[in-house]
Amino acid sequence: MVHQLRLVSRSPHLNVMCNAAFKAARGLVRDFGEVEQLQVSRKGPGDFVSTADKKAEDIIYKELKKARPSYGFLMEEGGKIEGEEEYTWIIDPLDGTSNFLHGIPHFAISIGLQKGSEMIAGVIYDPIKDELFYAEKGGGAFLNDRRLRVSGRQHMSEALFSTAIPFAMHDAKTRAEFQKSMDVVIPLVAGLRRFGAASLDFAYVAAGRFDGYWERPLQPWDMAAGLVLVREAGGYVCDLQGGDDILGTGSILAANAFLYQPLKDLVLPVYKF
Ligand code: 2AM
Ligand code: CA
Repeated sequence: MVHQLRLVSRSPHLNVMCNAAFKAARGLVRDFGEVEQLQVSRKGPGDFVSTADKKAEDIIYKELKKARPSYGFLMEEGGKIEGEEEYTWIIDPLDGTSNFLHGIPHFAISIGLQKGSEMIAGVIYDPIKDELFYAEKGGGAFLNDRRLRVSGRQHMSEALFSTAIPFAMHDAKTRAEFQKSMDVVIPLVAGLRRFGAASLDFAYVAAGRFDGYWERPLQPWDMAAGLVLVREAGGYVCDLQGGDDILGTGSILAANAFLYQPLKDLVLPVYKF
């Protein structure tokens, strides 16, 4: 974990967030090793994974609480805890739970910092690939010690996009919207991916790996950190109504400057709120 040393010159907020993510990551990596063994057991790794998830959240909560006792929290497992200040940590301790459960090494810890209603900092750590994505409003976006920029692709025909496939908890309307979005996008683009960890989809747009991304429905902790990353890497974002209530609507469309409008034109008409 070399990044810890390099991060010394980052802002106090980013340092606190990165340290919390690194600390929780150690347990997650150990538990991921166990999960790979448990695949063959009859009961499967289900309960083990939810314990791993809660342990990671507990570590992050304690670290952040110690560093900033007056800030509030919004956590996937623990829910909302009001703070005494206008700052709120928004935390997903294990994004990509399905991947983790199946022994697929594509998951992340996501920590965002909100001031009032605005996201001001984000850290997304993929502990298996040892990729630390972080950004702070006005300070740029980084992967480890490298500055990030969204891709420069200009044509839909060359573009690789990410989205999600609905799963059992989703209703017929969500499934229909998904199918319709496939119909309109697939004929025009180079490819589509569904990797299953929303925070990393944002990070990959910021890193220029994906040219764009859209998804609905999502929770605030899936998106909070990623929003700062995409914006600071020069990307554009809106909700799937075309507005800026991304956290409120639980929907996102993100892309580079060239493909933002073409992707909006294709995808937005599909989604009915
Ligand atoms: P989670 O792992 O934190 O629950 C992407 O579609 C998002 O949906 C993921 O970031 C993931 O967040 C969530 N999700 C929940 N259940 C899922 C499933 N069965 N398959 C894929 N994603 C799932
Ligand atoms: Ca998540």
